[in-house]
Amino acid sequence: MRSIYKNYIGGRWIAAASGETFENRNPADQRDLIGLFPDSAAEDIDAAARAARRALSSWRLIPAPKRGEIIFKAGEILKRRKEEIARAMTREMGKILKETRGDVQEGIDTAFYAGGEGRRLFGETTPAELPDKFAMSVRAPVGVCGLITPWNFPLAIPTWKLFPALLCGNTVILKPAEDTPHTAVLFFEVLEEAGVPTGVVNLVHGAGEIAGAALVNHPEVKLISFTGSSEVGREIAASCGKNLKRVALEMGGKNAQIVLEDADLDLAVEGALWGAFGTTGQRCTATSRLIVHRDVKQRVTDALVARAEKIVVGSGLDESTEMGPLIHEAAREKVHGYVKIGKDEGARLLTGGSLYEEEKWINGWFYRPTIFDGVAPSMRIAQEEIFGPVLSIIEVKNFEEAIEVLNGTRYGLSSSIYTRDVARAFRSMRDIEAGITYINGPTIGAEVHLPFGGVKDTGNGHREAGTTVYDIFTEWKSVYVDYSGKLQKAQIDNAE
Ligand code: UN1
Repeated sequence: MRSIYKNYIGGRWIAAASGETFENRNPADQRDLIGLFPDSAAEDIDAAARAARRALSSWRLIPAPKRGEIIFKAGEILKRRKEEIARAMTREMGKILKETRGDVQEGIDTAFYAGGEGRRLFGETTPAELPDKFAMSVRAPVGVCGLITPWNFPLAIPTWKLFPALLCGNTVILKPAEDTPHTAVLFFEVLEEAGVPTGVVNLVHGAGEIAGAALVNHPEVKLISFTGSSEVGREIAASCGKNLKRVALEMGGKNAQIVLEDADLDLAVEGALWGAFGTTGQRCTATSRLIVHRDVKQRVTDALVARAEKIVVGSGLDESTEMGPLIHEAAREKVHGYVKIGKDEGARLLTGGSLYEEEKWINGWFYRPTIFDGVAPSMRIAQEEIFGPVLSIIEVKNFEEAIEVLNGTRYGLSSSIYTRDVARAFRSMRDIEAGITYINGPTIGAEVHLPFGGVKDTGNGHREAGTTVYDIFTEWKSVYVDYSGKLQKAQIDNAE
């Protein structure tokens, strides 16, 4: 029997108005059809926007601690359903169970953090410059928010956006990636069970070019929060710019790990393997460049290659698997294309660089863990986001060159340095151009109570997670209370 899934609009599970659907298949085994999902268009987005607009008037008046309690409850339900959601997620997007459990955990952490924020959501009180006058700033919701999320963290990233948006009193429409609609459905079941009122959260499936674009352009939608490629982010920003719509973007990365000559090399190799091949390299925080001091380069390279060749590749549902498939055929073609580009540019392919031909892997989008050596910083494989299990090793002669190479791309999301020298560690914290820097840790593994995001082409100045996400989802209002009983003129009555 084929499973047919729905949109969630105004508290009801409904098909796309057109009745159209799209298929969702397991990337580790294309024969496995997960289900059919609504291929939505502008009219579905419009219905969701109207439902979200209607719900806004009452939701924004519910006290923030109360909204927080509902979010906290969603966190508890996620905890109860963690294993089931993790399994569905692995089947849907391929990463191994250990990682999909981590993905759900990131959603649980975000729920509990946001729940607590319901009793904070601080503004400021400050002295007024005139007598018998009181001044403060308070936060107000922005309105209906459109959330567009990627497939690589199909639960965590929607929660990063949706829970803070709700906590701040907004109502939302989520348009999840076409590759991970099932996880989004499970998430909305959780929200429904937690008691989120009708119309406060709406889910519309479909293609970015159609449903996503309709969401971005809908006049009732006051804010767009997007995580995905820099190319799409740029287009979204342009559309939002035309309408003066608030837009928060989290986009690409070309993250590097530096290994200095004084580093704990075993630790550095462990970190690089996890950073480069975790999630099959499909994290925006993935390590795709390893910048190594020439004195230790050979040892680091040999250890990495030996370890990479032992990585167990297969279905993420098998507990012994260490790396799953790529998300779809186009992603694998892109990765394979970059391997060819790397070879043509003159980089040395040390391991991987090919598909599997054997029966075990033939039905999925698997690719071998791949390492290039002799990579020059200007090569395309050292500059462009590949989003796959490909690591480029760049040799440098000293710390200064390492920082220069690390900073020499258009992106600036995550970064890492392995060294035992505290002075160089602190210099790198200061000089690396990135939103996230790890000292003696890999480029992946951000925690939800710190700001997440990047500089340069990675973002547009916003940060998700931490306390900073609450600045995305609120408008500031400054309030002055004059209890002097007379007209007091600021900058005039009290001036010399
Ligand atoms: C992403 O790749 O888009 O820091 C998010 C990390 C995860 C989040 C990654 N906590 O790798």
